[in-house]
Amino acid sequence: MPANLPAEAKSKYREASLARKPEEKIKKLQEFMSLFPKHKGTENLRAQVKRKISLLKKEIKEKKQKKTGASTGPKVFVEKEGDAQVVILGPTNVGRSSLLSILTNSKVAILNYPYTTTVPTPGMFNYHDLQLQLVEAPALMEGSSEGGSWGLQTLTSARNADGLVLMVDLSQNPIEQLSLISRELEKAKLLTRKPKARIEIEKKHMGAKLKFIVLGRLIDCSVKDLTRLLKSYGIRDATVKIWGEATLDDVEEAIFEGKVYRPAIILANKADHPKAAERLEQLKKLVGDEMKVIAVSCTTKTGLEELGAEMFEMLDIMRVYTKEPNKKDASLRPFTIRKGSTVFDLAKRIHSDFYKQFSYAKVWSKRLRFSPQKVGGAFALQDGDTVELHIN
Ligand SMILES: Nc1nc2c(ncn2[C@@H]2O[C@H](COP(=O)(O)OP(=O)(O)OP(=O)(O)O)[C@@H](O)[C@H]2O)c(=O)[nH]1
Ligand SMILES: [Mg+2]
Repeated sequence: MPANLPAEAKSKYREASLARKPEEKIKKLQEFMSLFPKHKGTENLRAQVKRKISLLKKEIKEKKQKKTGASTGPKVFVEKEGDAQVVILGPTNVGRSSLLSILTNSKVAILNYPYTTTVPTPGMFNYHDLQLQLVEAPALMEGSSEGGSWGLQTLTSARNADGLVLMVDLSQNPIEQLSLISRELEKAKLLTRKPKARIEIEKKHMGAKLKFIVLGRLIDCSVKDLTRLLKSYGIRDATVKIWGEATLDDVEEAIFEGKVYRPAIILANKADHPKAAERLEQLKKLVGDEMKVIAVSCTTKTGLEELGAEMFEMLDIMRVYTKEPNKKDASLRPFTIRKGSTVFDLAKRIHSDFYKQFSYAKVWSKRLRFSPQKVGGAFALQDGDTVELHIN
């Protein structure tokens, strides 16, 4: 991308996004695909449209089954539970189920033959006061991003997660496995590297017109160019929010609801294999400082102690405990909020009234010279802080 689409294709896409019935949407999307050439520049878009079509087909099938009372079959992804959801992603047999069964209460089948796990399977992993929901996604393979076999379940699960564990196997060639994972993630528009720009396009009711909120910077384009681009796709009423540095191409990608960023770590399993050390070194060299690589063995149970801390670090979240004004002790279960959040963010998270009627807060923290300290809403919180909110 950008695909440099012909006007005809753009208007077909507009028709597809306006279509209400899934059957009609599928037809329009198929027509849309036939209206742009097949080449490298459109490869990702093609994969993405195919994924959309698979999802729509599944939707139709589920509706039909509901009508006839038949079982709706396995879910595409696991509903979130706990504080954050981490999906374990990797090719078959790398030991995803083994990891899930060690870290959680989940009873999964572990077998020495491929493709044992065929539905996204969850388990709860307790890390300090946090509950991390781990989900084993069915094995990733060549073509998963186009929705084949259970590719749809696998990549939709990854898309829906808060973070990813990319699992490879040191008894095989971990570099080949990682490049398979990267290729499929890229085609499914899942980024594991923080993008420079984040763009949200929220479609609004007719007559609302286009509104732009640029919190970052536009590169080589103006709001006028953006307006022209959006209108060429038939988007006339929407709020467009831009963080970071965005180009016109980035905005065009966002029109296709494309890219999402999910933080990830690499887990190299089967460190007990005789060739593991050598292969691990090669893998680490290739990855460099782009991502954390952790070596473990689910068989000998080595290297697993650090996993909780590494996942927590990856998720970029912090634990904040709350206390009621007249009580002695803080809550046992913390709130999990994004790193860098303020007292206001916490207040909003608890209840909008806390935010609207906020007066001040008291914060207990190891990093403060005196605790508690009376602070305002803009006070930046840190992991482990205890907060007492006071309202007017
Ligand atoms: N040597 C060694 N074998 C392991 C390790 N972890 C898992 N295995 C073996 O690898 C095989 C596959 O393990 P699973 O946990 O079922 O792998 P999976 O990734 O869930 O595989 P599928 O769901 O079938 O795609 C089993 O025979 C495990 O006993 C390890 O650390 N070392
Ligand atoms: Mg499995």
